Amino acid sequence: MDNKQLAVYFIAGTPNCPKSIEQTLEEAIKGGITMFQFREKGKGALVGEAKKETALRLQLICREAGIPFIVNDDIELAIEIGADGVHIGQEDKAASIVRDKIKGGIVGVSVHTMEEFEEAIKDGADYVGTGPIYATVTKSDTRPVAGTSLIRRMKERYPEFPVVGIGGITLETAGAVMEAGADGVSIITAISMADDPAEAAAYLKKEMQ
Ligand code: 3NM
Repeated sequence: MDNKQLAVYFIAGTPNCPKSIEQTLEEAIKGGITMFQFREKGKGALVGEAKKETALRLQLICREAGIPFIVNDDIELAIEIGADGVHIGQEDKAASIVRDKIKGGIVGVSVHTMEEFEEAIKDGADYVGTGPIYATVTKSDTRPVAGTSLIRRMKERYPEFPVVGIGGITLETAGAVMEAGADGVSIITAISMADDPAEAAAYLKKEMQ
């Protein structure tokens, strides 16, 4: 994959969006996000057909905008609807198994140590996300706050491998994540809960350039 696709990587599910998730995504796209992940988790999250129908609508919005549509965790859904890729955590199936299933699609893996990072590379991941860089209220079962030092070490050892930071990143802190060497920022709240998601995304896009 092109590292630039990770620059402003917006993640959301319906519980993260005060407006409709479709409208939020369209506004974020207007602002210039470069990739989208559908992460339907938490209280009130859609399941079954409702989840699939929402995924299909969001996939269409991404396709028309020419940005990759990634599904979080749900490998079966990703394959069924022909998503551009999946993102998995350390708790999910081994990345090598997902790599085989998803064929030419994008496989992203969450990593928290240099060992997990090297394992993900070996398993055929296309990019990794690492965090939480800062404190976040969006995900409760995170590892301890890591800051940007791991990103720095990862990029020193594997300068070309695509790495994105995640967790509590705001418009104010995105620049520091990039300065540590990240190829982009993965963001939920700072875009989904913004009064103006387009403006927030546009600001981040400028920061990343
Ligand atoms: N994964 P926000 S932190 C989905 O540390 C997710 O692996 C994390 O949301 C990790 O931008 C996180 O609102 C939540 O902080 C990111």
